[in-house]
Amino acid sequence: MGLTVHINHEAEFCELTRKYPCFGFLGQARIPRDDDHTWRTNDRHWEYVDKTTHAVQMMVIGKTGYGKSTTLNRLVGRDVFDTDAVSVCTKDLYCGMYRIDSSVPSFFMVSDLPGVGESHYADDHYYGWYRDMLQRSDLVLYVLRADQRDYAIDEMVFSNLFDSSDKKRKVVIALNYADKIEPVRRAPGLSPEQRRNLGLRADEISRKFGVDRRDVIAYSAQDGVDFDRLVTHSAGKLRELLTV
Ligand SMILES: Nc1nc2c(ncn2[C@@H]2O[C@H](COP(=O)(O)OP(=O)(O)OP(=O)(O)O)[C@@H](O)[C@H]2O)c(=O)[nH]1
Ligand SMILES: [Mg+2]
Repeated sequence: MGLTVHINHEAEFCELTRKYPCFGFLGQARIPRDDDHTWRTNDRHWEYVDKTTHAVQMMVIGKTGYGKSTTLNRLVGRDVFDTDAVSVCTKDLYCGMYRIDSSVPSFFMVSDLPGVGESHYADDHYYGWYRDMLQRSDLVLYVLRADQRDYAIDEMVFSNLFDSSDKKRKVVIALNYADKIEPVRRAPGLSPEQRRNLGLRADEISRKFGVDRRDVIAYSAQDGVDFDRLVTHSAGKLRELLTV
């Protein structure tokens, strides 16, 4: 299908489940044997050369600078995905692979994609990738910023990519930058006022994007506030989607 996937991190599945037992169900999950879950792999780490592998995929998408790579680094527990405070950073497809079963072989794959909203040319180019990857994803974390007021571009991108209820049901809205919601403070954690404002922001986003309120989770990838909630909810949703 012409997609180049760079592998930034490879590990046995237990590395992930030690930290996040909520993903343990994947050990028994039946990965569909259709085209969307099948990859032709040249994987040096496991020496799978020109081999067919199967994968459940969780993809992280959203506008540039919203913290997609930071979110995945926190999940993996290491800085394997490049992040940048100023310039557009991710320009290709990068992923982390957790090997679930060596005999099949099968993987849980977490993918970091370039941000949308850089330029019209780049977006046209990336939209094609996004659609392909969306098709091949079981769960999508759509990253937004909690401290932002205008979601017009995000809404446009979202409605363009998720144009059917079938696509929308794969989505969890990951409302990052919770630490920057007003009233911002220097102390760690969130104040009750910040939590109240985050709740209101999540209500608004649920309405605007037409996503179930339970699937909008505020967190901070940078300092880890409510990150476990995002992971637990995402794993629960993935489990539901794979067993339907
Ligand atoms: N304060 C705060 N900063 C964050 C948070 N998440 C990410 N950042 C910072 O935002 C900047 C951009 O983060 P990235 O993870 O590179 O963003 P990205 O979405 O991957 O960007 P592209 O690869 O360009 O699409 C980095 O300097 C991060 O440290 C957060 O929750 N709070
Ligand atoms: Mg990035």
